[in-house]
Amino acid sequence: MKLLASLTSPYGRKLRILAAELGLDLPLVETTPLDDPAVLLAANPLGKVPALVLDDGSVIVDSPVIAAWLLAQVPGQALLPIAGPAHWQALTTEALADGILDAAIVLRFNAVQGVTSGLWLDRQYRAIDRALAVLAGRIGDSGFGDICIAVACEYLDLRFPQIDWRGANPALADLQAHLGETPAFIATRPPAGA
Ligand SMILES: N[C@@H](CCC(=O)N[C@@H](CS)C(=O)NCC(=O)O)C(=O)O
Repeated sequence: MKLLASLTSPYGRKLRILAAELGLDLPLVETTPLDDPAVLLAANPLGKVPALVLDDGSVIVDSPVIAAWLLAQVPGQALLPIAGPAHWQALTTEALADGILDAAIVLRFNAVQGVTSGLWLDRQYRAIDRALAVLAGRIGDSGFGDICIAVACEYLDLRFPQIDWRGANPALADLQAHLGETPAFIATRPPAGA
């Protein structure tokens, strides 16, 4: 299998960290979605990364679906409760962290076009702030959830260093300080200047 993703994609990074923690080999094919490479469009008509191409040529898209597939490859994994309320709450943590990324990407693509203010953008900032506060209360609920949270926080550092999520949520700062030093986080951190 191989993962189509860019080095900066936080959704891709979530999966690369998850795979490492699960002990799975997940080769990365560096793919820049905005270039619309043929390999990506063939894999995902939405033109988005990440996309997982399996050995039989079939494709799985959307990072929560890919994460579920990776987790299913390792029976007995301890990163996500397999059933019950804790399972659904861990997936909700993933959805909230992904929602922060979705909001940040709206802000990022608008900023690239020179649009840095407006009703819709203000709404994204407020969503990010609210979701961060909720996620601070979910730390420790699951290993996978913690990965998702820390990846989202580090993406804010990469693209929006002016957002003081550490000051507003010291528990998130502690989580990032801890997970950020683990080999999988270090190995997948976007290169400087990316
Ligand atoms: N819900 C998707 C979001 C993926 C996504 O938005 N990826 C961005 C890059 S980080 C992308 O490929 N954007 C290109 C585009 O929207 O055309 C997931 O979780 O995989």
